[in-house]
Amino acid sequence: MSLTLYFAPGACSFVPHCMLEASGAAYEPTLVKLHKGEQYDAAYKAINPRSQVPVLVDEGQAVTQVVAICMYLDSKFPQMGFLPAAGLARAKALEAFVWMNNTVHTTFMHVFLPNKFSASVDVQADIKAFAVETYRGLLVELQTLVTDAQAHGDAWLSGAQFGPLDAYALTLTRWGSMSGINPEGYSALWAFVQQVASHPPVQRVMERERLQLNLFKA
Ligand SMILES: N[C@@H](CCC(=O)N[C@@H](CS)C(=O)NCC(=O)O)C(=O)O
Repeated sequence: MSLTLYFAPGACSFVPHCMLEASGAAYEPTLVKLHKGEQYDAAYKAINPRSQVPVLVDEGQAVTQVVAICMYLDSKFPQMGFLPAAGLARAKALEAFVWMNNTVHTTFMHVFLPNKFSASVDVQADIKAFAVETYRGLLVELQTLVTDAQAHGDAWLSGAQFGPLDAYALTLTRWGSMSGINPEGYSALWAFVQQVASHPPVQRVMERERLQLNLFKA
């Protein structure tokens, strides 16, 4: 078996995990326990010196970064149509994908790991509180991607086929629920995320990662 995905439950590695599962290819999902600091072990740092998931290893070569991995999987499994093949449709899908990765994901990191942005506990509390409010607005934007796709007659965010944008939308909404944001307040987004969660390969990955979809507590 030549394909290995290093993942952590509920992390951004969920996105390539779902693509691999949907592809039907043989692959080895390899758990990295971030809460136990396994990403800092010498053996893992030899694979990814940045100590993060996801990492995809194919033919002995490690690829990091969600977007790079997913674009690689898109080209490896063209029959899946994970992303539009060309032209403006591809550009618009990548625009949304990169925004999810460099803006929404990064904002959540300020909520989840504020200690990465300041050594001061008081400043960390400010960073977290500010980022939660920013995140609420980003979920509105994410919901607009859903309603725009639906208005266009698309079943999924980048067209007729399931792809990384859909799995990322689920992950980002779930992260919002972890941050104290009720996903039911975003009815179109929440209905869409439930649709994504019921897609069979996504269901299997959620079972493997033992994920609960909505972690919101009032
Ligand atoms: N820019 C990276 C971000 C990856 C990332 O944020 N990974 C998180 C999980 S979602 C991680 O491994 N965190 C471990 C840590 O920071 O200690 C990518 O797109 O892959």
